[in-house]
Amino acid sequence: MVARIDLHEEQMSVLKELEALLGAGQVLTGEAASPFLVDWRRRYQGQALAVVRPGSTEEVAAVVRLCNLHAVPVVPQGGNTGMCGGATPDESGRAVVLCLTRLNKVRAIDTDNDTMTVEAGCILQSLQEVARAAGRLFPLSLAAEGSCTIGGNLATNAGGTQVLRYGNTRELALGLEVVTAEGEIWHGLRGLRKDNTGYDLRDLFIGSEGTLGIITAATLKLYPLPVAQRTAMLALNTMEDAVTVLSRARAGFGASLTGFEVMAGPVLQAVVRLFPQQRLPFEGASAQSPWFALLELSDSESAEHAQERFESVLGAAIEDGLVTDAAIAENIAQSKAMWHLRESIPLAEAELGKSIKHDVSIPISLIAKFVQTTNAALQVKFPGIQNIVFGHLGDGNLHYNVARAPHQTEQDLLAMQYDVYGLVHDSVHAHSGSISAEHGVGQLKRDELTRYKSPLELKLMKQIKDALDPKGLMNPGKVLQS
Ligand code: FAD
Ligand code: 2HG
Ligand code: ZN
Repeated sequence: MVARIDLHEEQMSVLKELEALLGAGQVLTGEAASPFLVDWRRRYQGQALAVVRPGSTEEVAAVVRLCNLHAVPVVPQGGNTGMCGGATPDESGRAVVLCLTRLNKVRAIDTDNDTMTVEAGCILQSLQEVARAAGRLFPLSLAAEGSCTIGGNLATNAGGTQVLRYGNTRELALGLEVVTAEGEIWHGLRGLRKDNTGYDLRDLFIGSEGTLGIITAATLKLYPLPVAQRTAMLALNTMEDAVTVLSRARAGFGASLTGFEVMAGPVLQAVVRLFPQQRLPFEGASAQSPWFALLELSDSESAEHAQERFESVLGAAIEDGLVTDAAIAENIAQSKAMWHLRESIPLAEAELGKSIKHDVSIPISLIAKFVQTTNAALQVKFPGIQNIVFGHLGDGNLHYNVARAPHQTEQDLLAMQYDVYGLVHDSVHAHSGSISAEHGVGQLKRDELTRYKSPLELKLMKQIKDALDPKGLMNPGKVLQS
């Protein structure tokens, strides 16, 4: 009993010290804190001592030092769009949620070096716009770009729809500024393309989901804007055909192939049913196609050059019966409408109720077999269960999601989620894949990870965690068990 009162008193004093550091308006509790305590998918509801909103790297460091002193766990949060519950605290109410969104300055743009240095709380879409205004492309692109932050993108090593050409967020980062678990500031904002000076700390923090330290700023790569783009939606009969078209598009377009997404027919058909203001660019039988692909070419020469290459690859694919119908966007509005259809899938899925998500990667050569065998095995074990399959085929990354059978409730589905994970992830493993391609691990896949990583990998990961966060206060219980 005495211990509980002591704890409470210490918590009260931490709250007062946080208010003294940041000002009372930046230390949220009660109702004001509640939107920060639930994840985007509404799968996790946490509690926290407070949500704090520092306005500078120095303030982030001061908060972390204070938390370190009082052994208070720190849960970093950006736009809170993560898919794995990584930014949601546990239910103990001991943690401080450290929200980075006030760190939102673009510190520098260097068009000679083709870099920009930005703070972690910048919204991804605003960075794309800043780059474009400077005549450059910042290619990271995902449906949450209107609310996710670059700090969250780096912390999860986010992927998205342009990875095929430009790589994951890791490939777009040259330097980082990080507040360590002990509240020191690592000034690693280098804009160098080459730097072999020992262990790569930058790459340790990227993808660590806030478990090793807090990213406060980054120096990012910029690219030339494409001169012309062509976008097409293709109707296909099978996933095998989609893989063959992808392979031809790679060969025909080379580095100009910037996007290749795949979507099961019923998934896109659900999007237009739920959001009637959107339309498929097909009529009749083509609109009922079992599969669709979205293809984008970005050309650095001219619109004519783009058109020529596009027509030659697509024309041959249609002639050979790989593509049953093709809609080519005639202008930017049509291209945007095609991307909007694709990017509306997670929202449509959320409208349909809670689902079981599997963000997996498989060698592209095995993807069709994976889908076929896993669909069949799921139906045997969970009759009537529905597949929601779509994803970044060009990266071998499928969102192999599963929704309830018509006779089931949401609760029925969630009750069997670990059995479903087991079946799907075992199949992923058997097909030499990964159980997390781009969303990370968070709390959702933490225990699943132990089934597929080797004991040595897990031991080395734990040693890194212990070395950088000796008190275990950085986002505890995420990625690894605390
Ligand atoms: P948050 O959700 O706030 O945090 C995510 C993780 O990063 C947490 O573990 C958090 O603790 C940590 N973190 C956040 N900021 C920092 C920081 N500054 N320093 C250290 N740790 C930090 N993801 C993809 O990869 N590809 C997609 O195509 C994609 N599409 C999406 C579409 C929709 C509609 C939605 C809702 C999500 C999508 N996501 C996608 C997932 C999500 O948007 C990304 O994971 C994104 O990178 C998270 O950014 P955030 O700022 O919202 O991070
Ligand atoms: C996407 O590609 C995102 O749209 C979200 O990664 C995937 O909702 C999902 O499962
Ligand atoms: Zn995705």
